[in-house]
Amino acid sequence: MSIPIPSRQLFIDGDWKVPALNKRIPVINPATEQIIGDIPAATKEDVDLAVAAAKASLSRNHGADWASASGSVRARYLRAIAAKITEKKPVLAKLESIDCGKPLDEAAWDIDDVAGCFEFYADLAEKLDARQKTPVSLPMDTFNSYVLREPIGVVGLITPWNYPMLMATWKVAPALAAGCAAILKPSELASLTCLELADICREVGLPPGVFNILTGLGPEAGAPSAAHPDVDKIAFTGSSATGSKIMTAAAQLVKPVSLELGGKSPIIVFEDVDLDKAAEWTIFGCFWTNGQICSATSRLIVHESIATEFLNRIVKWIKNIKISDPLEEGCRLGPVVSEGQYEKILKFISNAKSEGATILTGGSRPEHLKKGFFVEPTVITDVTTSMQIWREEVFGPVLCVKTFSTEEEAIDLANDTVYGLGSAVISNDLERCERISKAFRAGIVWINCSQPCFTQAPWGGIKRSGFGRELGEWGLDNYLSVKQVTQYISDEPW
Ligand code: TXE
Repeated sequence: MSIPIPSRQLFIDGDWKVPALNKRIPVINPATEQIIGDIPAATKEDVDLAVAAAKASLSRNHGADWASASGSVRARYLRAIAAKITEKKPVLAKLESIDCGKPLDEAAWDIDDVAGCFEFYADLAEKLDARQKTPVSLPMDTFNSYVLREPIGVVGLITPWNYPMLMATWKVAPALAAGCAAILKPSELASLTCLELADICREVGLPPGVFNILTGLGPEAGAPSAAHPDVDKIAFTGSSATGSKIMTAAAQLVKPVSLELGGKSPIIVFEDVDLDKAAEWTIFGCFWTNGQICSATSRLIVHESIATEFLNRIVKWIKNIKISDPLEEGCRLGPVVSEGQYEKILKFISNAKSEGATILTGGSRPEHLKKGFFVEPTVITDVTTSMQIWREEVFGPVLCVKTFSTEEEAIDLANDTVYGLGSAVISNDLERCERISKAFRAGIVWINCSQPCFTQAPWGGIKRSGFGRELGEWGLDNYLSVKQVTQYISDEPW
């Protein structure tokens, strides 16, 4: 199934623009290793242009005046964007699939979520009109005080490749709903659908400068936004190492940041569970999207009394997962995103072996696939807490396993990480689940499941998984600043 790859430029001030240095980056289909197109590579000069355009779109002297438009005006644009996304879903899903290796039907679900997210924030933009001026109750009647919620301004949005269009939307939709002007820097490994989002914004007539897209390499196209004095906030999803660099650059200008970073999330399975159901969630929690999910529950902590039987079922299940070109009917696992990620994952597995762990299943490229960055779903046992595989984020289809005997031991193992994004517990004892929910040091807890994610519910982590919350009303608040206005209303002199 071939699909034409649109040749796009940078999107700045409502129009396509050739990058200042006229550089382009090849796009590689991870299933075939073939170059299927290219994307423009922005550098500092382009960032400066985009920032100036974004700033102008917010200025009160500028015709567009996005920041002071009412929420309901902005909502109309967001709904128009959502409708176009739905109309173009078949093409967008295919582009996503060949760009990042996601099975086609999963890519289509992502596109549904993208449209849903724009609609959700359209609703919140309308509600924002009512929240715009909120009275504050004061202990004296000589003063009147109220709160204005205002857009933060120009925001730099830097996003990863695992959910290319969806991760961008988690930031773009609330930023636009709040009245900010956005500069999106998607991952150089998967930018195709984000470039189509720019085309959609052009088609619906979004005022120029409100949404700009600068594809390119992180240090060249992303870092200048973080260091730019006219970018008022940076929202980032990606690795903890890059998040730390962005925070350092932003700190020089005391610029707010929100960071959604890596994870090494635990899933605790107690002895009282239905083994098949628990195995299904464990597999889904770790291998969905090839484990390339920041919240993947990649550390299985299973009660010692059921460990052998539970792992037998997991291995049996894994053997039935269809691994193939993501466009193939019935594909459940495609390739990982790039050669770099492929090498990195195999290195994690070989390090685990040399540290003394056992590869229970998987561990290499599937035999039937000679080309493409495919990795078998892998389960690793005989793991100790000092091993790299237990401590570091793999971001691939690799589950590592430890057993426990008491609830306290399970909690200690779960919290034995520098990260704190997701966490899951599977047990029929709901009181125990609630107790453990409180004990988990993480931003998200799943009980008797792993990974479900809803546009309405807050998403984000603690510790080295970052801070700030996306989605829901918390996602909108990320792009609003709160202004106190207090008026002296008495006739008496003060
Ligand atoms: O991430 P980066 P990479 C983790 C995962 C993965 C590892 C490396 O463990 O194996 O990170 O992936 C931009 N200034 N996650 O290299 O570098 C970059 O261009 C500004 C977890 O892709 O963090 C891209 O747009 N921007 C994660 C974005 O940052 C910079 C999702 C993310 O890239 C930059 C992805 C710089 N100096 C990877 N350097 C999650 N939390 O979901 C890079 N970028």
